[in-house]
Parts: sequence; structure tokens; C-alpha cells
Amino acid sequence: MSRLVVVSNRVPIPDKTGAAPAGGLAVALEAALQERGGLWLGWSGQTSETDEPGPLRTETLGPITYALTDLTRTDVDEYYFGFANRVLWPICHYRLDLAEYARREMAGYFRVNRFFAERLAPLLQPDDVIWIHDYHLIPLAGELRRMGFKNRIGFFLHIPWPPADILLAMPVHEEIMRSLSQYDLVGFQTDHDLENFLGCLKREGMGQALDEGRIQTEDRIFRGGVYSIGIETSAFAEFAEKAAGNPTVRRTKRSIEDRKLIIGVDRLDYSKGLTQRIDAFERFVVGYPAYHGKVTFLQITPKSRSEVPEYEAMQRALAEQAGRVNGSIGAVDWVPIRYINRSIARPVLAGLYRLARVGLVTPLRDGMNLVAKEYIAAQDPEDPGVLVLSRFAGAARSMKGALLVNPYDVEGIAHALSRALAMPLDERKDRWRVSMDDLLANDVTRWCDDFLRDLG
Ligand code: ADQ
Repeated sequence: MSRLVVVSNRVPIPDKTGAAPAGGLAVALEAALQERGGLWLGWSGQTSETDEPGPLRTETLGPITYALTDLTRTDVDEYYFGFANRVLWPICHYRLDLAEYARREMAGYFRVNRFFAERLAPLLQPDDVIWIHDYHLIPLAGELRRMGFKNRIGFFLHIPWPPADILLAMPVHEEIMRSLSQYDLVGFQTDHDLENFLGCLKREGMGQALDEGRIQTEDRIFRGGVYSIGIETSAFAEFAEKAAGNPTVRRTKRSIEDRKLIIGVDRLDYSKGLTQRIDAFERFVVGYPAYHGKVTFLQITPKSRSEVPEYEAMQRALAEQAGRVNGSIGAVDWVPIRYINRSIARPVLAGLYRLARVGLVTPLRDGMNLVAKEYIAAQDPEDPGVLVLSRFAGAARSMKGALLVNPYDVEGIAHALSRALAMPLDERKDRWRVSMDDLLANDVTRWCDDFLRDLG
């Protein structure tokens, strides 16, 4: 079996105890690398003190070699905070209004991708299979091809691909699409994303779909496919079952008393629909007074990308909004919204999901959304909660038991909350079973295996 080489912006390197940061993607890729032996290269997350990024640091643990590079301050500003997170992220989430295009940052993005290729090149062997992840690294295959590498190279996009009318507003869209054609296989989360990608190629006269997933562009034929990412379903369900004994979970359970718990868990990001979600919760309490004092909405939201101005502003706005709603609808003995900006260990998170009668997942746009899947996996099969899910999350394509909502429709979400909270046990069980069966059949290992089989 050929060696697997994974490249992603960040690398989840195990800490000194040998424990890797938990998370489905890390676990699945790690398992694939363990099996074949392999190399995982990416940014260390550190910024170098000088204008030089310093040497590549490699560390071999068992069959896996981790290769980490620092980046300079300029690199991080232009490549990561700049083009990746101020242009590609908003564009791919249909937020043309938030894209801030600057040529200097775009040049930095391509430069850092070339730099990653230069770091990778001396480590590559001719029959390595290379799997590159996400929007930060789209040009990487093109850079490797320019250096003469003929290896199989696959790419998986974790976020949505937008329709042509949005993508074409990005000044370098042609170069980005041409970069993707340098891969052998490009994977998307949903059929919708693949269709959008093909639509963009067609609109620009840059290529067309052939049979069996093959795509013809000016100079190459490559493949596009749909590989919906899953979670480690069984392991997560086990965490949740065991979490009842966890002190934090026990304390949380005591603190909500006999109230019904609604849970939201998201990185702080404008794509997650948090403002509309808090509005919807307020509308729900005001519109269904029987629930006054009878529900708690726990929103767990670790800060992310605070160096991007929109994120910093949103952080302040959300805290204010949650405070205002609590002030206006709360009572002396009832705080309706618990809004928390921290990361929670996965076993505890699993236990909190299981305590909640409703999982409220309402992104305005999301590649897949693993929280929706984790919430389902964590439920007690004898007394499961209900998932209220945005129709614009990739997960909506497969979570057939969820109550689907339009995340912009605040009243619609309020109504779905009332339906979820009043849902009889039999219907809850039926709906949960449908989604859980899908999660068991399509877990993250299957996603990884399917992609690598097709790439190979
Ligand atoms: P994200 O945008 O990060 O991922 P998501 O899929 O929901 O979104 O994954 C978030 C992960 O972070 C989940 O595993 C969740 O449990 C964890 N998390 C969130 N808040 C947490 C907290 N407070 N404490 C601990 N853990 C927390 C991108 C795309 C998604 C796509 C994934 C995977 O935007 O659409 O599903 O990649 O492909």
C-alpha cells in the first residue's frame, strides 16, 4: 500500500501524553495514517519572531511523521487572516457582503501555498498518495505539479462551494478553479456543492462534466465527487452514555432543575446564524408563554479568529444580545440564556448534548455541521431529544429525522422549538432512529475510506 501524505492548515499533533486533540477528522485521518504509515504536514500555529519561518520540525510517533512549519507574521496576516478567512470563507458561505479582497493578501495566499509545496517536496516519494484539506490550500497541487510531481493528489473541501453568481465576484476565481483542476480527485460535502462547482466551470467556459464523475477542463481531466463527512458515531455515543457520572454534567443537570434544556454549540462565526437563533429563542418564549421559566437555552460558543475585525465585532454584539434578552424576558429566579465562550472537553460535551431535549443547529450556511451529528449520536435511545436543523447545513441532506428550519425565519424556528418540546416520545424515538441509522452507516471512517479508495 502506498504511503499517505496529509496536508492541512493545522496539524493535530498528539501532546506529551500521546493524546491527540479529539475531533472526528483528526481521529479518522490519524487512523488512516496509522494503517498505511504516513506523513502529516501543516502550520504549527506559531508565528516566527523574524522574517524567516525557520526550519521544518518533524516528529515521528509510531508509523506517523508529523511535519510542522512556523509562518512569518506577514504570511499569517496575508494567507490565513487575509485571503483564506476574509475572502474565501465569506465567499464560500455566500457572504459577498463580507468579502474584503486585497491583491496583496491574495498574493500572500499563493506565496504561502508555494512555501508549503517547497517544505513538502523533499519529503515526498514517487508513489505517495497526497490528500490536501480545505480552502486554505487550494493552490497546493498546482505548485507541486509545477515542481514536476506526478503523484496522486486529492483535495477535500470542508466548506460549501457557492453558486456562480457569487464565486464570479471574486477577482481570482479563475485561478482558484484552475488550481482545483490540478488534483486527481476533488471531494465536496454535498451534491449541491458539486453542482455549484460544475455550474461555475460551465458559466466561465472553463470545463464540463463527462461521465462517472470525470470533469474535462482546458488541459486536464480530473474527478469530482461527493463525500459527506461523518463523526465517530459509536465512540461518541459511548462518551455520552458514560458522561452521566461526570461532575460537570451532573452539576449542570442539577442546575437546570426540571427545566427543559435547549443546546447550541458552535464556533463563534457569522455563518452559524447565532443572532437569528437568539432572536428565535426570544420569540419562542414570548410567543409560547407556557414555557416561561420552563426552559434553559445553553449556547456554548468558543471564540475564533478574533484577529478578523468582523469576528471581534460579532463577539461583542452577541454578548450584548444575550444580555439584553435575559434582561427583558428573564425573572429573578430564571436566566433564560446561558451564553458561554469556552471550549468543552468532548466527553463532557457529549454528556451536555444528552441532557438537552432539543439540539438547536441553525447555520445560515454550513459545509456539513458536525454538531448536528454529535447531538444525535449522544442521545439516549429510550428518551431521545429532537434536532432542529437549518436546511442550509450540509447535514440536512442526511439527517432525515430532524425538524428542518429556514435559519432566517425567526418565527419558523420559534414554532419548531415548540413542536420539538411538545413532541411525544414515540415520534422522538422514530425520528432519532432514522438519523442515527444514517450516522452509524456513514461514519467518519467510511468517509475517509471512500475518499481514499476513489483517489487510489
Ligand atoms: P466547523 O465550522 O468548525 O467545521 P462543525 O462541523 O460544526 O463546524 O464542527 C465543529 C466542531 O467543533 C465539532 O466537532 C464541535 O463539537 C466542536 N466544538 C464546537 N464548539 C465547541 C466547544 N465549545 N467545545 C468543544 N468543542 C466544540 C468545518 C465546516 C463544517 C464541517 C467541518 C468538517 O465549516 O461545515 O462539518 O469542517 O468537515
